[in-house]
Amino acid sequence: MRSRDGVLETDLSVHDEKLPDGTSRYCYLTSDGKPSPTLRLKPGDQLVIHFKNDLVDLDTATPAIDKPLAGAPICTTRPKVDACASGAMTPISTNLHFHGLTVPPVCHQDDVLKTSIQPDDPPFEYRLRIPDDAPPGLYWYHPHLHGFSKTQVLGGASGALIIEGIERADPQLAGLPERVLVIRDQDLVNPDAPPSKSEPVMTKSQLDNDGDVANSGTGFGKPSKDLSVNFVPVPYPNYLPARLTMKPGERQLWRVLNASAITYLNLALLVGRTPQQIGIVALDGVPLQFHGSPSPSVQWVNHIGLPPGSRAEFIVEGPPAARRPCW
Ligand SMILES: [Cu+2]
Repeated sequence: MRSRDGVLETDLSVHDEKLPDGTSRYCYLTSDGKPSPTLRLKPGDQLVIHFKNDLVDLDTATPAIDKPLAGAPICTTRPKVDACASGAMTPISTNLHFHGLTVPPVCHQDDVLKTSIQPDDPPFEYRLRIPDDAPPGLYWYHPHLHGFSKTQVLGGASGALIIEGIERADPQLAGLPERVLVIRDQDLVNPDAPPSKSEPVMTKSQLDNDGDVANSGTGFGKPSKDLSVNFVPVPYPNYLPARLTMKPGERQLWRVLNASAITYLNLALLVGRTPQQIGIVALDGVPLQFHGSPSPSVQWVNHIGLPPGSRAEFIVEGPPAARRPCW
């Protein structure tokens, strides 16, 4: 979704459901049913989101709106609490955080300490102005409700936000075909698959309670989370790839967001098994060459480490055309 005449205004709701395998999914939807829209704005633009919390309590699976408060007489409605002040931490509360933007941490903008929106609240208005000097690049939005951020982000609640104008940092980027790749983590699709020798093995003492270290939940040859690319899961143990197509030798600008809750990524572009050169132009929403920094505008590397929340924008070149097969 792009801003027009300096404004990007949209409805956005958040939903959750429990899948038959017991895992939970969360997603953002626009009013016409599009999931997790990429929001594209220019410096100085207004972003207005009419945000509706449509979460249900997945443990009881009854709409939370029908549940009276514990101890309250039946048929009374839940007392209204101020979404700007309550700070309520419940599984059906949520809010929005705009990761990387330098916008004020106040209610209706980027406050996440007190702002807590409930399912029976009317649409909550987020209204913020992108600073004139915002670096052009990739940002993102996700829930930041303390105590439940991880559950909601792991379930898929996240989306990309792009500040336009990266070609101002490097004119060779102008007009390059663009890909926005959002990598999310999720509970294992095949939790009962046997451990594999190709997965890292960690000793138990190197693991924390979440299995975050090396993404090795068991410590014994099995990842703790699967990954998805733009919601296409690429699950352990077979890793059936998500597919993109591009022309031989074509240059593209890839904008990759690590929207995972706990997974560290080591990104490489392999042709066969050989890492290719990729040209980093921006990290965490900031071009390498910006406001007179001494860095070159492109740094060619063969892999990029990307912690949770981080973004990398880089130039890739499609592999050469395969030789015509003979038959
Ligand atoms: Cu964040």
